[in-house]
Amino acid sequence: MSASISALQIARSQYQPKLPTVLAENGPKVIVSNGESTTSVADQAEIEKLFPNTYGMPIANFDAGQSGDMPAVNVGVILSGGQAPGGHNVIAGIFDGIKAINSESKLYGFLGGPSGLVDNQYMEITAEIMDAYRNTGGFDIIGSGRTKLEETAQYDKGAQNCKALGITALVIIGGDDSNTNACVLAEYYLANNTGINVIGCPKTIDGDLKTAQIETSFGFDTACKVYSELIGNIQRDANSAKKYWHFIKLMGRSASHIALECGLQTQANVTLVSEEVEAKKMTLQQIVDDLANVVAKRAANGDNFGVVLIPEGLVEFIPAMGALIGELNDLLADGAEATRDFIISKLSADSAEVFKSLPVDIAEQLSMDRDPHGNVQVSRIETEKLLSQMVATKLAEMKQAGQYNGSFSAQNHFFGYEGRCAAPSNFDADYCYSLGYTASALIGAEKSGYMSCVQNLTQPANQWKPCGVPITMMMNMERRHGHMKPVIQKALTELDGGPFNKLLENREDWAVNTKYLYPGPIQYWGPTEVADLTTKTIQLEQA
Ligand code: FBP
Repeated sequence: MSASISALQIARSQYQPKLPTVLAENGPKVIVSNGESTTSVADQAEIEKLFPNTYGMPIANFDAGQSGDMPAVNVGVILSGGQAPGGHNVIAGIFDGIKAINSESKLYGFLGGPSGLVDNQYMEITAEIMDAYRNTGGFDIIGSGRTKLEETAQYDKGAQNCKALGITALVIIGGDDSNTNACVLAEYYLANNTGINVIGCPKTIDGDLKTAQIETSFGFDTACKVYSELIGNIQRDANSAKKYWHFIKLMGRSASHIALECGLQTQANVTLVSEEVEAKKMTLQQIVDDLANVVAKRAANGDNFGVVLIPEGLVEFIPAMGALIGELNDLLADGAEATRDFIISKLSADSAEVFKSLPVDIAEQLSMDRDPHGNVQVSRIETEKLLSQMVATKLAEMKQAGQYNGSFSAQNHFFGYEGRCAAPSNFDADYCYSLGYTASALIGAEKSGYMSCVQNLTQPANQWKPCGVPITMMMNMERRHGHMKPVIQKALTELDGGPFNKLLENREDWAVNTKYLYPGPIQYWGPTEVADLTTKTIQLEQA
């Protein structure tokens, strides 16, 4: 065993991920049958027109029994977008699945994300390579990237490169934008009779790739457990020293799923939920006033400490800021160099006022380059700093008015990259392996334009239900880079859903009283109620 491998990695490499019974008993040659036919989630006429070959396909169900012998199949795999714990196990599931279909099958990994497909950067994933990555975090086996596939020249080059390697199926492991890529590619390859099928796989720590069929995206479970451990540690520190307010921004891009899950796992004093801010049309100042009131109430009890959880995308959901960001997105769509004065001259009067009222560093962060999919890079906006500074200003005013008599000292944190490559929890290790194995069964059945899907996830893994879901089912039209484009609809936090209701029931209590929970580190071995725990989100959604 190499000295450069940690003891945890050595022990963890022995873990055999669990599979749903129908796959464990029948293998990847399981019978695949047609379920209900489908429609897109919105904008049906436009989506059907844009995806004539892949629109309306039936759900692919898996039934007990096996198809006969199958020929060897060469498969390409791409990791796309941000890292998420468990990606290596998806690849392991595909690898084991296609080898079980036919031992001569080969798996090629395209390097550095979708650009590897276009630029013909690849490696063959052998058994030896695969074994070194089982149950590990990270995407380093083949790397990842955010290149958007949107030009026919890119699709054609990709097809040429696949043909040269004898690849007849591609698996794209990604979030909403990457699976939008998968959907577009599947349609194009079918329309042009390339003989290359495309399967998607639901990845993202953000938890926003979720539908009635896709219960959660992989990585959300592990990332939330890592952040909750860190938040719990900070809470214990805050409760020991009793002198700091900690403002913690959590990754998750637009949706607040991560912040909400961590809030439920740790019972922090305040958990902001962007979707509520938008629904209540709150201003930045209202959010700050509410926070200052919580600080003042706790100070009145002698508690000059606390923890605030802030979803990464908050600013986009404050209506005036959202309007400003929308205008900036269009203005900066083509990567245009733009000075502060130029930006102000092009904004509407209202947005220009908002822009001018922001601290200069925050205004600059809002004006930074968009990602290749046209998204503002919310991870680079220091919302935690903005809020803690504004709360300090508000408290100073309240002190003058005799409404507050405490001491306020803030620490700012941003948790994101800390959790994206953690060693997958048992849940993610099993879920990812099952997703990969399911993808191999869909490949065996020659499906294209489908997302690998595993359901019934609050039950033990042997009761999970694998299937294939047409990706067009998740599509709608949205404005990107200044134009309407077909994209997978993001699943935001539902304000009438179980997880948010749980927060509502408890938030007054958790704000003023100290009811912290300390979840501690992920447990890979031990009692199942600790080691195989699923997220509160999925438990409450399915309760
Ligand atoms: P995906 O949607 O690609 O899974 O990425 C998730 C994410 O971690 C977001 O939470 C975050 O805003 C973004 O990636 C950060 O991107 P980058 O890694 O490019 O800094």
